[in-house]
Amino acid sequence: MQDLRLNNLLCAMDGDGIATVTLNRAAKRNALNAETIEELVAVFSALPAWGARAMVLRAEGPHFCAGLDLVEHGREDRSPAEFMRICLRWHEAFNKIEYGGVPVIAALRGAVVGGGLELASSVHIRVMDETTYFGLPEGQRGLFTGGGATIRVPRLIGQARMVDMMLTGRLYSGDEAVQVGLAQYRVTDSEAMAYDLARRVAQNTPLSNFAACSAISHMQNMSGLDAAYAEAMVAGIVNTQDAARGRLDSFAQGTAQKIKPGEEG
Ligand code: 1HE
Repeated sequence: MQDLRLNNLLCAMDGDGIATVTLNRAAKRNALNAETIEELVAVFSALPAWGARAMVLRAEGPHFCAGLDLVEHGREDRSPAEFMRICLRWHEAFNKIEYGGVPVIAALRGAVVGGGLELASSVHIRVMDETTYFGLPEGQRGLFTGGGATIRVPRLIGQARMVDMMLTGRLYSGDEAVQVGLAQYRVTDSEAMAYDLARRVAQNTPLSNFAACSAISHMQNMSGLDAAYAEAMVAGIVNTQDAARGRLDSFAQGTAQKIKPGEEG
């Protein structure tokens, strides 16, 4: 972790393998400039290899992320080819998160807009608070999404809602945001909940988590027939792992915790 020089992110890991990645550009509402994207690529490439069992993605300041750094973008006066290369780096960063195999839980607050929603939609669990709102203001800015929203956002909320958000600037917040699928949890303290969830998922075997946080995404990209085959292969590996043996034995002996509604975790 010491090897990474980070100007826009903070990165830490506790003794239980719970990593924290913090967007640390609050003065600019955590807008994503090119340097931050490179730092996200570096951090989310390194953390799985350093043994993180779960990660919390949080932000300094009242807003999670204001999306593309519009000031940098205007100043740089990029050519189409240059901005296409920028977008490919966004995809690299967000694919590292979605396909990296380590559960990433985002603690959201305030604005989760434009590229901020693209970032949030690449994590595995989104926790929002009362201040959180989601939007795709690209249409109003004369822009288009370039960080994977066209793939990930329709998966969460459906194409019609995404098109509406882009055309009209519609924002989602409160219960409605959970109901449409932008967040899985809405609580008063999104950070506390994100850490609770991280500690809970870290108790699963790393291989089960790896499969849940990479295989499902890959399978969404496959035909049904190929996905079923890939699922059987992944289950062949995960469901025969040594690390599951003790859990199976304790279930057979009647000592394993039973599943009880209302007492999950
Ligand atoms: C920024 C950015 C930014 C704030 N790029 N600098 N994203 C947007 O269209 C959202 C643009 N931002 C906003 O609408 C508002 O800033 C917020 C609602 C997020 C927050 O409002 P507020 O009142 O708390 O902050 P502020 O006063 O607007 O901004 C504080 C500073 O952050 C200010 O800089 P300062 O030097 O004047 O203090 C702002 O310029 C700066 N700031 N947002 C750069 N986005 C791969 S394609 C993705 C395409 C997109 O993401 S489009 C969506 C862009």
